[in-house]
Amino acid sequence: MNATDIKTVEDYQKLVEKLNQYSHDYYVLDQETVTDKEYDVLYQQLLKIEASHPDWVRPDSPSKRVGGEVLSGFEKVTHEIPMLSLSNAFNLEELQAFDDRNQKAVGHPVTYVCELKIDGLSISLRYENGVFVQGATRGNGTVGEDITANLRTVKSIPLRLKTDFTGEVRGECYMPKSSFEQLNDKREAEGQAVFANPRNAAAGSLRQLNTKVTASRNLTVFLYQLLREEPVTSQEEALESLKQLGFRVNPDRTVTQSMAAIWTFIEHMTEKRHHLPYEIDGIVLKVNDVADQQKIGFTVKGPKWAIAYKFPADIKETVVREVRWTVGRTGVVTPTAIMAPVHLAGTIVQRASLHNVDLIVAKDIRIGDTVVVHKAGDIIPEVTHVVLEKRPKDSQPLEIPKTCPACHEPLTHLKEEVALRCMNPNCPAQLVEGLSHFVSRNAMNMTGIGPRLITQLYQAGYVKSLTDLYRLDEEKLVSLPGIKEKSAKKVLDALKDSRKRPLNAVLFGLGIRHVGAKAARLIAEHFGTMDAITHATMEEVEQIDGVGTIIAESLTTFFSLPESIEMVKEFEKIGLTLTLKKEAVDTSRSNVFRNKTIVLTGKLANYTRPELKQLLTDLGADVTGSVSKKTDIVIAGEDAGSKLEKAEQLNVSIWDEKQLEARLKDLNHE
Ligand code: 3B9
Repeated sequence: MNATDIKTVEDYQKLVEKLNQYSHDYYVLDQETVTDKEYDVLYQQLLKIEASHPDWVRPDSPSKRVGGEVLSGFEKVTHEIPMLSLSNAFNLEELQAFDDRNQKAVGHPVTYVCELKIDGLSISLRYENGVFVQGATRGNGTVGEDITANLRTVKSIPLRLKTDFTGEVRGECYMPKSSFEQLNDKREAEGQAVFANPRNAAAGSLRQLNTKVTASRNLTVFLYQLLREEPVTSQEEALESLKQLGFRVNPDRTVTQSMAAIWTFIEHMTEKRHHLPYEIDGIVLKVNDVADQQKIGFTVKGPKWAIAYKFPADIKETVVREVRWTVGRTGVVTPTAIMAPVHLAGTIVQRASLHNVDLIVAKDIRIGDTVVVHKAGDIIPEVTHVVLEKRPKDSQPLEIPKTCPACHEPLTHLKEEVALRCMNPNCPAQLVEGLSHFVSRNAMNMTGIGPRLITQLYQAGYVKSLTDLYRLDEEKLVSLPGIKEKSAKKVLDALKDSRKRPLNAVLFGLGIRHVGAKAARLIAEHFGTMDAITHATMEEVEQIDGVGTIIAESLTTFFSLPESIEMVKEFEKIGLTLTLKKEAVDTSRSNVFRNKTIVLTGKLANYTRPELKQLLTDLGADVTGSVSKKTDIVIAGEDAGSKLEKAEQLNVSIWDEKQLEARLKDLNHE
C-alpha cells in the first residue's frame, strides 16, 4: 500500500492494525513477521497520513508509543484490589511446610503452578472496552503512581486488545540483560553514572518525566495476574486467558502436585536462569485452584496460598593455583588469583582480582588454598574467604613482590595508599596499558586496535608513545605476524577517524589519574579548548561542578610536565580535535531539551530571547517562531499572548520561567 493509496479513514485504520499486528508478533510472540525495513516504510506512511489527517489518529497508533510527553510529576493511583507481596522460602523444607499447611487447609493434595519470579517492577494495567487506559506502579501495594504515559512506550503492552476486555492485568516490567548492558556501555561512554543492575535500570526508565527517555530504553513485560468481573477458576486458566487476550506471558512454568517435581523444576531453573535473556530472582509457587486459594486465605501482607522460593547466592569452592601480579596504566600492581576453573552464576570462573596487597594479607590467601568464590552483584568473581581446614600443611604466606613484574624497578607502597606502585614512567606494562586505554572505545575508539596489537607494536619497537601510533604505516603494520593488508588498512582508517573524536575523548584518552570519562567531559565543556585546559590553574579546575580537588590536582600536575605539553603540540600537528565542537557536546549528552521543538513567548525575567535561544540550541533543541502541532514545549514569560493560547489549544507542554530554570538546573546536577 502506498501513501497515495490511502484515501479513507478505513485504509488508515487497516494500516494501524497491520503495524500493530507486526509489532505484536515481534514484541509479544517473539516472532519476526516483517523486516525492519518494510515496517519502517509502512510506519513512515503512517506518520505522513497522521500529519495530514490529525482527526483520524487512533489512540492505539504506533506513533503514540514514541513518547514526547514531558510530565511534571506522577499522580497517585489507588489500587482497588491491593497488589500484595509474597512471603519467601529459601529451601526445600520451607516449601514442604508451605505444602503441608495448604493440604491441611483444603483437606486434599494441592496442585501448584510454578512461575518465574522476574527481577523487575510490579505494574498494573487497566483496560476499558479493550483500550489501555491506565498503568501504575505497585507503590506500597495500596497506592502507586500513574505511569500510563511511560508504559504506553513499552511495545509489548497492547494499546488495544482484540476483545472489549474491561479489567486489570498485573505483572512485571523489566529490562532484558542485553539492553541493560548496552545502556550501561553507552552511559559509561557518555560519562554518566551506570545502573547497578537491570532492575534499577528498569525502575529509572519507568519513572522518567521525559517519556522519550522511557521509549528509548527497551523495556518489556510479563503478565501473571488477571482481574476481571467474571472470575477465573484457576491460575493456569488466568495465564491462558492473558495469553489469549494478547498479553506477554512467560512460557517457563510447571503445574504439579508433587513437591519432588517442583524441586526438580527449581533445580532446572537454578541452572537455566543464567542463560535466560532476563534476570529472575526466584520461583513463585501458587495454589492453582481459586476455590482452594479462598479456603487458604490471606495474611495482612499477602496470600497464604503463594510463596516465593528465592535462589541462594551462587558460591563454589575452588583451589588457588597461582597469584599473578600485573601492572596497570597508572603503575598500580594488582594481584589476581588464578584458580581451578569452576562454574559460577552462568560462567566458568578461573580468575578473581584480589584488589590489593592489604586484602591478601588480611585474607591470608596462599597458593594451594581452597577458597570460596562468589560473584559480586552476580557479575564480578570474588574470593570470599579461605577454607582454613583444607589448607595444605606446608603452605607459605604469599610473597609480596619488591620489584615491578614488568620492568623490575623497585616498587613503592605509599603510606596513605593500599596500592603497591611502580613509579617508573617508562615501565613497559604501564605504557602498553596507557596505549590500550587511549585506543579504547570511550577514548579514541579505534576499532581494530586492541591490547594484543598494542603489545605487538610495542615489542616491535614501533610504538612507545601515544603519538607514535599516528606514525604507523602499512609497511610497519604488515611486518607484524598475523597482520595482512586488509587489517592494516582498517587500523589506518581507525587512526584517521580518531581525529574526529571530541576533545573530551582525547582528554580522557590521556589516561590522567582520576580523570575519568565524566570528569573529562565536564572539564572539556568548561574550558572548550585543550589549550585552555593545559593552562588552567588548580583553582579554576576545582570550580567546575562535579570536579574535586583530587581531579584538579592530578590534571594540573599532568600538564605541568613539559612532555605533556609536547605531546599536546604533537596532537595538534596530527590533527586531533582539540577544541570543543558543538556536535561533541550534543552526542555526549542527552537532556530534556535535545531534539525538542521549542517556542519562546512573553517577557522573560532572567534571559534575553537571543540568549535563551542560543542556550537551548546548544542543548540540541530546535527553537522556532510559531506554535504548531510539532511544538513540544512553549516557554512562556510575562504577558504571553496568542502563542500561549495556541499552545493551550494544541495541548502543548507549557513551562514558565521557573520550570525552565528548574530543568536547566537539573542538567547541571546530572
Ligand atoms: C489480591 C509472579 C511475582 C507473583 C501475587 C509475583 C508477585 C506477587 C504475586 C499476586 N511474580 N507472581 N504473584 N510470577 N513477582 C500472588 C501476590 N496476587 C495479588 O497481588 C493478589 C491481590 C487478591 C489476590 C491476589 O485478592 C484480594 C482481593 C481483595 C482484597 C484482598 C485480596
